[in-house]
Amino acid sequence: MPESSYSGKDIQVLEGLEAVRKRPSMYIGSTGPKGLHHLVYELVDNSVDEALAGCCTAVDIIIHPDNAVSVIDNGRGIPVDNVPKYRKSGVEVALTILHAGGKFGGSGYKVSGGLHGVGVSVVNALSTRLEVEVKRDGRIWEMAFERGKAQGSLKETGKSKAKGTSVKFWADPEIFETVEYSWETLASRMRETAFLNRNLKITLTDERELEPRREEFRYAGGILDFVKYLNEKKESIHSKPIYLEAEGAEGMVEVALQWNTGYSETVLAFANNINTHEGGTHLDGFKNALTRTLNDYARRQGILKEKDENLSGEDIREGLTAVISVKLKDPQFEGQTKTKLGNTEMRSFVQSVVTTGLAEFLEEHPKPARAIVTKSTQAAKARAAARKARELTRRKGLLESSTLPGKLADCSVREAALTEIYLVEGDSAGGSAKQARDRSFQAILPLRGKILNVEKAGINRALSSEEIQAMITALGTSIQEEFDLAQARYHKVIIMTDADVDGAHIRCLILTFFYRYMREMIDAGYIYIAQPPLYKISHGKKHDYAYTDKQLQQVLAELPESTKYTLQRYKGLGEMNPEQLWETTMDPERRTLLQVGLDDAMAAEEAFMDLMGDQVEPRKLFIQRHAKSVRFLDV
Ligand code: 0RA
Repeated sequence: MPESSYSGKDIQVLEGLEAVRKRPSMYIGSTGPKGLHHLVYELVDNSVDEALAGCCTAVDIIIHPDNAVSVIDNGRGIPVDNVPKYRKSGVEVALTILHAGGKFGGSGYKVSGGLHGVGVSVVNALSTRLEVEVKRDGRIWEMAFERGKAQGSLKETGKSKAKGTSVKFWADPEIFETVEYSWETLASRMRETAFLNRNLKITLTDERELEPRREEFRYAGGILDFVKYLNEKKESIHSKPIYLEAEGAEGMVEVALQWNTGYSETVLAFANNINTHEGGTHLDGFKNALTRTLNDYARRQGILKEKDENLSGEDIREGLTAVISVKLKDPQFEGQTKTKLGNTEMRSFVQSVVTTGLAEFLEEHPKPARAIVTKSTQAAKARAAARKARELTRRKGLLESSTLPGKLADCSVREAALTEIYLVEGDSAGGSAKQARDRSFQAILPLRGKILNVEKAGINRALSSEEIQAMITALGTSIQEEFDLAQARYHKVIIMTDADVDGAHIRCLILTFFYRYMREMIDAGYIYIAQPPLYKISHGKKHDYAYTDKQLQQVLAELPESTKYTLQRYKGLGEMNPEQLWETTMDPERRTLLQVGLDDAMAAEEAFMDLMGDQVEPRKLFIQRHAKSVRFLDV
């Protein structure tokens, strides 16, 4: 296009996308791995919108060897006609104008109308190149962009009876810290999306491997299958999950729930497919209905006597796995991370649907009904006993930081925001860490061997474990209902374990503890994983460290030819002397820490269950796959 024919609108468009390139985090949260994966979700969400409109049955995602990603759907295809206001094709408008979604009108439930609805133009702005192909009305149309700028206009390139949209993009390495996708992160997100959209077929293919890896996600049972999956490695107390669904003027609600014999509560709530981590009205309505209906039932059956207190919500939800999914026209997202549903009409809607449905289930299924209520009354008794035990231990000062554990080497600074604590595997590495640290702001707590698996033990046993008591008192926050973030004695808690299978296992045990007893510490961003090096490369008087195999190759490639070097592979922290430990893993100027996030609750749940469940096989497989990586944590 000659420059003279540039219109004011073209300039506006470029300024819009330029703004995205200048401040990417404002649009996708971050430019780290999370932001990178967000690009894929943005495209998939658009395809899922087509599925929600009843116009799309399959989405394929391909990770190419050069880290390009394709997202291909069989929806209606992005409109190709001219959009009069812009004098451009619909395709070009969708890919170059921020929030173009609304420009096409349309109604119905939309994933991309919510939190993630930044639009595909943001993906375009943040890609070195993007190619789009649309099949509709018997024809094929194509166009390409570079860093958001159209390379020519939309062209008809062939005929096809098929329909759908295919987008291939190359994330811009100038924008992103890494353009390397994680199979685990994408797979667990795609699995979740497939659970939430019954019968939608999503395939993920990784062509970076010599033997391409491929997985298909399609669930005829939707969230019912989701609950079965979450409970797969647990022993359930009634064989089939309870499933309820209803549609009204407020929107749609689906609920699936099943109790297991465990102690933890896993309740996931979604609105328009978006994981509402902070809960909201739909979750409140669900919890209210659950507590009331089960108490009513227990009283009517005489399981709860007149003199007995009501069962609490926590008692009833012990061992509960549930998924709540609502779809609504105009979702309002609130809260710090905009993951709290605010629409008030959803509270009463979900509450009434769950009350009616659950009461009916209990009446019609007396056996599971009794098992569920019995489980809740036992939970209530155990909770009362635990409270007593806790009061006792508290009186003895065991949960208070007033008596800090003997093994703790504390720091001298008292300002929690400035201090950090290393949880170190083993006494010998703990000793090195104590010598290596800067004692003004770094505290060390050595943990001996395998700490107790809190997923398998009730709270009483957990609290009588010495290692767990030491962690609780050192951190100062107490746990669960009594947890208080403001009491945290350190704002960085750094897990430091060996880079081997045992280390991975111990790391998971510690994370399970935080996940179940101090989740707010993870939410607050206080939990980190240390990254000790895997190799030391010594050459002449100098040395380098490599933290991954890839890095090792890079370091070796950069050595001048004929340089002699020796390679040391670290099997454990204990093989490093204090000075090495400091310069590689503990010095804030030189170390890398991975911050542990729980955004992808699903991925964490899955990892924890594979590792912590009763079955040995998934655990073995998991450890083999993850021994060297913590990608599943979605950091
Ligand atoms: C605007 C309007 C319509 C569909 C789409 C956009 C659309 C966008 C994407 C992005 C990826 N896949 C997509 N599929 C569809 C509705 C078109 C109509 O009414 O025919």
